[in-house]
Amino acid sequence: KSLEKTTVIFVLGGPGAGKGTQCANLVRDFGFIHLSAGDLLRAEQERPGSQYGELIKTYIKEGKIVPMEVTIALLENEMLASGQDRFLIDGFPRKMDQALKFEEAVVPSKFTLYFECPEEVMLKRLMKRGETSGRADDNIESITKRFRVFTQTSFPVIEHYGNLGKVHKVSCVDAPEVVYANVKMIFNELFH
Ligand code: UP5
Ligand code: MG
Repeated sequence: KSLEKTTVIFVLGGPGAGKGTQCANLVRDFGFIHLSAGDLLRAEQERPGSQYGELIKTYIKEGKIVPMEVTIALLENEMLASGQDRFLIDGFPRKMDQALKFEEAVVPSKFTLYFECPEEVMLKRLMKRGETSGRADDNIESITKRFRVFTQTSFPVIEHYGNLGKVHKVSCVDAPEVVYANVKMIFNELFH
């Protein structure tokens, strides 16, 4: 099975912008498969016998980007195993070399959906979620590191696709349903 006719949309934005929340809406209304790179890494970390468990744990706590060989393999496996052909790739690529490698080795992206959100809004959301999420990186130390990595390393990926005219930007500041109304407009136009 190959991924030749596959549609891939990168869903990017800062930590806590609302990528996962909005992807769930798109799955419901447009029949995409949602693959969160972070969720796949957390699952791999928990998998008994994984040779990457310790490495992933350390990287996530430090807000650092896991080596792309690991993440790309997880994504590609899920894509092939699903037998589907429309994917939202959430939280990946986070680094320029990952973007180039994925598009060369797996499949080119159709466009990037970028959720724009100020840090103070994301901080509030993540601290609140941290009260119950159990996520090892929902604490002020890890969040500060995640913000720095996003600005320095991940945002250039969005700029790159912006320069190619391949970014749809949506503000993520308002309530989830307001944000989604704007997302839905973009997708209705493209996928009716
Ligand atoms: N919420 C959402 N939308 C809201 C709204 N409009 N108004 C008010 N509240 C809103 O939302 C976050 C919280 O905000 C939730 O409580 C939600 O209810 C609320 P969510 O939808 O979860 O936001 P999301 O953008 O998905 O936030 P997440 O924390 O998942 O983003 P990150 O990008 O930080 O996390 P991810 O899981 O992608 O990555 C975690 C780590 O994994 C990385 O730091 C890195 O170490 C590693 N990683 C890699 O190394 N490589 C990868 O390719 C991917 C991850
Ligand atoms: Mg998420």
